[in-house]
Amino acid sequence: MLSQSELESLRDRAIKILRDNDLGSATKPAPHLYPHQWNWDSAFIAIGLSHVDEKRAQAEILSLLRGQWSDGMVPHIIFDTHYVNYHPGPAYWNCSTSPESPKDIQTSGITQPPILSYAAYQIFQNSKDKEKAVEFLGSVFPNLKKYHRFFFNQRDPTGEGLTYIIHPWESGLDNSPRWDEVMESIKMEWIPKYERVDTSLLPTDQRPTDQEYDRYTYLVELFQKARYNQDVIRVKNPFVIQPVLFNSLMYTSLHSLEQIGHILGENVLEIKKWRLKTKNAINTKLWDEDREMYYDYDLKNERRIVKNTISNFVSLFAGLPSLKQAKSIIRVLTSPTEYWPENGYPLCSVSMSEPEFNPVNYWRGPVWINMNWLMIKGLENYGYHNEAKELATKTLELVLENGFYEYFDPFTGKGCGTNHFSWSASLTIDLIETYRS
Ligand code: 2M8
Repeated sequence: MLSQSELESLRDRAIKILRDNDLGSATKPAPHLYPHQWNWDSAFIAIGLSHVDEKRAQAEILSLLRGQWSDGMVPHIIFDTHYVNYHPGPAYWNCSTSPESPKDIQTSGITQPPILSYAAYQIFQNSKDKEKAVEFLGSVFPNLKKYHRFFFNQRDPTGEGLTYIIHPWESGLDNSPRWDEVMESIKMEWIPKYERVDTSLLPTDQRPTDQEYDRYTYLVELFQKARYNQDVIRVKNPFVIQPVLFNSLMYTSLHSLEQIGHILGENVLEIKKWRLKTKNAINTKLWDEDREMYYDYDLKNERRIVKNTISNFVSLFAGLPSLKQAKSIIRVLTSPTEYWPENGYPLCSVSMSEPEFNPVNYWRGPVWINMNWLMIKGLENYGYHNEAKELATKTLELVLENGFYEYFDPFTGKGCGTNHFSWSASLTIDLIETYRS
């Protein structure tokens, strides 16, 4: 159990990290490794900021929406042109080849898990100045609705209620073992020429391999050649996947957008229709009755991706499983041989039972604060208050003892990846506020 003074000093340290990483109206995820604004990072960051500086939290979302494309897509990176040390940078993406890209702002050409509308609603809920917060909601509602419409129009061609992603970077969990088979099957028609920056900053065993990077970059080049036209990409791209995590966050965000609509007196029928369709599709197509687990679906190869990873459990955050389904998947989540190591730190990002599990390699096993945070909320949703509180306590201890790292070895707690990582700081603030007694 952490003392009150330990919590206070942890909160102060977290606030300082967000200040240090502040670019003005956006926050970079980390000082050197990630020098621009990222989509879902900013949503997590805004949630933490909403407890300490409402205006700044709102600015974080507004800044991201500046980069919205005319088809509604909110890109995964908004580039800060002062920094050039990131691959692939704006010239590599060359998004000006698309008629939909913004002309005055440089962005990437793909998106990220849609937790933005949820974050906007959290900003309102945590606000003290409700009048200003409603004004903020009014200014973002049309953009958020347009963002969701993009998914239904462009990423769900048969109208089944599930969005597909086109790149591992869109998943947020870049080198998750869920992508291995599809990524390895990609026959590159050319070998992209580029230089990695990440491995000059971090140990290579903590980052994706060169083979994976070749394919990440190859896909970017493929999209660029297609001028970011979604119809062309759908045909040419071997990576077309409907993930549980992405669609679960979509569901939650649609729910938030509906609440925002109610506050503003808007008609929310269309949003509600999207939301219910998403719920139904996740609970049918992505639920595997025999294995009692949610799994992603590979549209190109028409098969479930049966891999045991933390992302399968984000359905709990969205409140999608029935009580019976939740009970069986929470048993797996809390198992000491899968995600919750007995003498270590929960939660592993890949089950320890999977052959690919690696305690220090990026999205292939380490503990991530945003995943723990999603699971804490998910456990709370189903009445598992003790487990949620224990997970929250262990998460805060992990950060207190090891620092605000990007990810952590679940056995030793040692910090991996970059230090001074923004969402580790912002979600620490949110956890402290939530469990403040
Ligand atoms: C990581 O992804 C970026 C590419 O988008 C990278 O490796 O360069 C992921 O962890 C992603 O989820 C995160 O948003 C981003 C910035 O923190 O870093």
